[in-house]
Formats: sequence, C-alpha cells, structure tokens
Amino acid sequence: MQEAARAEQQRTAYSPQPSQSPKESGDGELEGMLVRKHEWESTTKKASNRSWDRICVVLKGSQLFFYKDQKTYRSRPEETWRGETAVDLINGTAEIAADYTKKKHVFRLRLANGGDYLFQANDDDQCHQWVNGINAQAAPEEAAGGKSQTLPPGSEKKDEPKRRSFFTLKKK
Ligand code: I3P
Repeated sequence: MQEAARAEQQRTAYSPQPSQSPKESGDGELEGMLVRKHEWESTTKKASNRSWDRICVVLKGSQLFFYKDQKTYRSRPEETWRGETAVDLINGTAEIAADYTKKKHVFRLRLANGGDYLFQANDDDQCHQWVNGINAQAAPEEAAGGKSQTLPPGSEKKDEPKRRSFFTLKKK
C-alpha cells in the first residue's frame, strides 16, 4: 500500500467495516469490533507486539476477552485471539486517550498490573460507551454507590494515577 494511503487509513477509523455499535446486553456486557494496540506488558516492560489489530472485544463481568471476530466469539468462545487469556479489569481504568493523536476515537485501558492497551472505536460515542462500561466493571463497589474509602496517610501508592475522577458510573 502507498505510504500516504496507509497513513490516512491509520488516522481515520477503520473504514472498510460498516459502523457498528457495540452490542449491549442487560448485565453490562459489551461486545464489538475495536482496533487494539498493546503498548505495555507491565509498568516497565513494553509489549513485544505493538501492532494494531482489528479484533472482537467482549466485556464480561470484570474481564475483557479478545476474539478474531464476533462469529468466533459466538460459536467457539473458548477460541480467543491468539490464545490470549482474558484481561482482568479490577482496579484498572479506561479513559479517552487525549495524548494519542495518531488515530481518532482512541481510548486507553490501564490495568492494575501496569499493562496498557489502546483501543480505537468507530466514533466518540462508541469510545465513551466502552470507557464507561469498562470503568463500571473495574470498580463495581464504587459504581454501586459505595462510600469512597479514606486510606491512612502514606498507604496510597505514589506512582498510581488518580483514577476515574470524571466519569459518571452507572449503578448495575
Ligand atoms: C508497530 C506498528 C504500530 C506502531 C508501533 C510499531 O510496528 O507500526 O502502528 O504504533 O510503534 O512498533 P509493527 O507493526 O512492525 O509491530 P503507532 O501506530 O502508535 O505508532 P511503537 O513501537 O512506537 O509502539
């Protein structure tokens, strides 16, 4: 592919596919096609494969599963993308990746273990849908209206970013 054409395709949302909203089921489950880049394996280790892949992403409870496509997820849910295990969202956080400007409609998922992923959706609405859905599952007790806990001085990890200060969470 010509370099200019490739750059344009990368910058804009994946165009060959029809715009498709993530499928939402009553229990907070989300399922849809996103373009994913794994950036960090842990806080100190970059992911070995940092290519963008268009894959089917499924949010189920506090886990995120990856599949080649929706057909695979529905017919053979044990067959994950490249055999990847599900990602644990507890104490993770999702937010619009305002700092990432190479592509539009990108959100970032930071995991409690330091893992870091970028996801590109088809549009901003879908981006917010995923961010809110993930954050609601990442801290379910807070989403359910639990009191925020006051930690004793010094017990908060210094390197941990303040989490989820500006997203309204839906009660499950
Ligand atoms: C990666 C690919 C990604 C790029 C990444 C490259 O190469 O070009 O698109 O991320 O850059 O390593 P490959 O496909 O050969 O694995 P960006 O699109 O964000 O630039 P990185 O090494 O800076 O993460």
